[in-house]
Amino acid sequence: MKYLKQSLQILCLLAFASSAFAQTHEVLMKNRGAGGPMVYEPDYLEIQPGDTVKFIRKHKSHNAASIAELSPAGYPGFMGKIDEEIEVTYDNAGFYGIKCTPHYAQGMVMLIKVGDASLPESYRAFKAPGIADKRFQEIYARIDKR
Ligand SMILES: [Cu+2]
Repeated sequence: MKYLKQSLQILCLLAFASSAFAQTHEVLMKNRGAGGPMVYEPDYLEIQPGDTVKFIRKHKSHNAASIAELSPAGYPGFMGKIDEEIEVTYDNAGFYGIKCTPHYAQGMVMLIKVGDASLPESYRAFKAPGIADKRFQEIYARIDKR
């Protein structure tokens, strides 16, 4: 009985430890920010596998959705509803592009790096619509400077 109690205590400690390490990162969906109109803030995140990104509705009429061309092979993707404060957990290393569906061409995009990964050449070659392409190139330039 004593051993059972100890085992339970250890299990509880382990459960606490793993949840303490997995973080939730908040990203604001905004009509205007430091980077101009229609932005996610921040527009670039480096997180660890198991971490969650929560998209906060700072202003109305935005969503968060994955970009198929800017996702690792085999990633099923997701699409939040308009005004939904969706939470997305990333378990696998890689780079993940995010777009606001109605404001994609207006440049409302961001990039998430999960774990240890290098930016695939196919991402650089991909032409996102409108201002989104310019914003992604700016993000890639920042990554290159690190
Ligand atoms: Cu938007």
